[in-house]
Amino acid sequence: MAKALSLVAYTELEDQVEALEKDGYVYFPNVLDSDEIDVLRSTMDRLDTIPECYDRNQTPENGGSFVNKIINNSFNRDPLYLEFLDKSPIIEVAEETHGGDCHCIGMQSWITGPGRPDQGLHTDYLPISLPSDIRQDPRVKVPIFITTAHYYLNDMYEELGPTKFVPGSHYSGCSPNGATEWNNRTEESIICNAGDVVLFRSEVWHRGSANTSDDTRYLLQVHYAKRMITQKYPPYLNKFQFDETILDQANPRQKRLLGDHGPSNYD
Ligand SMILES: O=C(O)CCC(=O)C(=O)O
Ligand SMILES: [Fe+2]
Repeated sequence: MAKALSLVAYTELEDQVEALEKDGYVYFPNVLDSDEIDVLRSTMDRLDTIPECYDRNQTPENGGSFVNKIINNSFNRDPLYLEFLDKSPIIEVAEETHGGDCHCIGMQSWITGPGRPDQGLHTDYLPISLPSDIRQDPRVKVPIFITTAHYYLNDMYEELGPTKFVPGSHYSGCSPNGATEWNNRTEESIICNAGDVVLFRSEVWHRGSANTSDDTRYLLQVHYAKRMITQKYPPYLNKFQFDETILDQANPRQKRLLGDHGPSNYD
C-alpha cells in the first residue's frame, strides 16, 4: 500500500516559506472551487496542441498508447490562465522565495489518460550538486532557484497516478540516478483534493506515476524561478510571440512574471 505524503496547510507566509525550504514543498488546500476547476479543465480540453511549441498530443487514435496532452506556454493560449501566474497565496511564497523580481519560466497544462506509465524518479533541476553531508550541514543554505506549483484538478487517488515525492531528498545533494530512497525514506503519494496546490522546489526527487484507473488526470504546472534563470517559452529564436490580446489583459504583476522586467544584471 502506497504511503500518502503528509500535507500540512500552513496559513502564515513565514511558515509556508520555511516548509518549502525545509520540507521541500508546501501545500495549499482549496485554492480553486469546483466551478473554477470545471472551467480550467474544459479550457484544457478545448485547446489544440501546437507541435512547434513542443506541445504533446498523443492519443490511442493517433497511435499513442495513452492520452498525453501537454500544452506549453498555456498563459499564451487563453486569458483564463493569466490568474494562475499570480494566484494567492502561491505567488507570495514564490516572490518571498525567489525574490520580488522572480518570474514564471513556464506553464503547462497536462491531461494524462488511463495507461500512462510510471515516470522515473527525477529532480526537475539540480542547481548545485554537493556531497550529502555538506548539503545537510545547517550552515549550507542552497538558494531555491526553481519551484513548480501543481494545481491538481482531480480528487487524487492512487490508481489515478499521483505525483510521488521522496521526502527530504532535496538534502541529498544529488539526483536519484536510479536510487529509490534517501535517508531511509521512500516515495510517498500526493493524495489531495481537486483545487489543491503543491509548490515544490526543483531538487525534490519525484515522479508522476502510472494511471491504472479509467479516469483522466488534469494538472496545471506553473514554474517559477529567480530572475537569473531563463524563461522557457518555446519555440525559440524569436519564434515565440506573445498573444497581444491576452497580454493586454494582464495586470502589471502578471506582466512582470511574463518578463516585463526593469534592467538588472547583464541587461
Ligand atoms: O505528472 C506528475 O505528477 C509529475 C510530472 C513531472 O514531475 C514532470 O513531468 O517533470
Ligand atoms: Fe518533474
